[in-house]
Amino acid sequence: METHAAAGAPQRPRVFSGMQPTSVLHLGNYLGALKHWVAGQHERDNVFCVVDLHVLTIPEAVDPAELRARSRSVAALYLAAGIDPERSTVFVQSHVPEHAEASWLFNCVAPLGWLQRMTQFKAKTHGRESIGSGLLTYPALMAADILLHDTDEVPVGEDQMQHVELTRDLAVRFHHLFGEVFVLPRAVIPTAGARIMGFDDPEAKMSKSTAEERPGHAVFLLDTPDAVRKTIMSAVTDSGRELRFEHASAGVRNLLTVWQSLDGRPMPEIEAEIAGRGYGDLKKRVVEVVVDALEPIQSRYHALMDDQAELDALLARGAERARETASRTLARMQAAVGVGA
Ligand code: ATP
Ligand code: LTN
Repeated sequence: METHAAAGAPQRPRVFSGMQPTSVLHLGNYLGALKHWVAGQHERDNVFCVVDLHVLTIPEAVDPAELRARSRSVAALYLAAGIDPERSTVFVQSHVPEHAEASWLFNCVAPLGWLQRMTQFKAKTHGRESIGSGLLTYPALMAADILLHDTDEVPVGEDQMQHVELTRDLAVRFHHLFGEVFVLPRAVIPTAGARIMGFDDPEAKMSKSTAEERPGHAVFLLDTPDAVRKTIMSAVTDSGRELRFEHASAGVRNLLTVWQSLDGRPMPEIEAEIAGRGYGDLKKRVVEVVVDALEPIQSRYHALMDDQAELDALLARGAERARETASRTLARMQAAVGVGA
């Protein structure tokens, strides 16, 4: 089965992506993924998931009541950022039990070595004394997410490329063992904003987990203008004055990338606007651009969160729609391996 279109479905490519409700989303999540989901949703058939089961791979990370609240809040942020629930299916992963069930089948075909090679697994286990096995088998659940929905394209930041490639490899391995079942997906990585770095450490990717431990690391989508100003004005740069992207240090490049990704103009125009000025001016300009971009997202977010019943109804409709495709694919998987009623 080559593509979703070849599977007899509408001609538009099917898109699937997701984010973990580990905390409020940050600018990296927005510029590396969410903004591109919004921009591409009109020409595609979209499924966007809040992957709450993935959060449990680090069980001590989130309090249960908080996890439930964060799942809703991340779904509201998808919508506030511009995901249109009429065009896109938005749902919470655990509301569609086929995902967990299919992930077991992928666990059984995934060679241990493939899972142990994942950079995210190595990074997240580094220095930890006790590791749950869910952290290792995380990509089998991600493969279930993607493959259950006959996905053609997976728009993600650069850090998730390896997981999407593994998903494809698992699909091919499943096909060798049991016959053709899946559409083969590919990662779609943005040309700008694919890797936003921490404002306090431009050598490390901006990450929700790091942000929890280090104020000044990230700007969150729900930050007040004052909080945005504080983080960006204290961003690590260098002691020079180089503002041309190609020649700038990592911290300055990161600030220019944030500006350019939110602004949309080509980098030379951004460079021309800031030419002859210093890093302080660059930071002030980036603060303005970020605050302006966040303001409409925040006001839509608060309106959505004020009507929890409507948000829950929308997520219930999303789960129902997602379940239709997921259960069909799971039935094909079960028939292929010889389980199920
Ligand atoms: P965690 O630290 O909890 O692993 P995270 O901040 O890495 O979280 P995820 O939920 O893992 O966020 O990622 C959601 C999406 O955001 C993915 O598509 C991922 O590639 C993208 N993304 C995450 N961090 C960045 C970043 N710094 N720059 C660009 N894209 C990013
Ligand atoms: N591992 C991803 C989150 C994720 C995902 C997915 C992304 C889980 N399932 C399916 C795209 C498609 C991450 O961003 N850390």
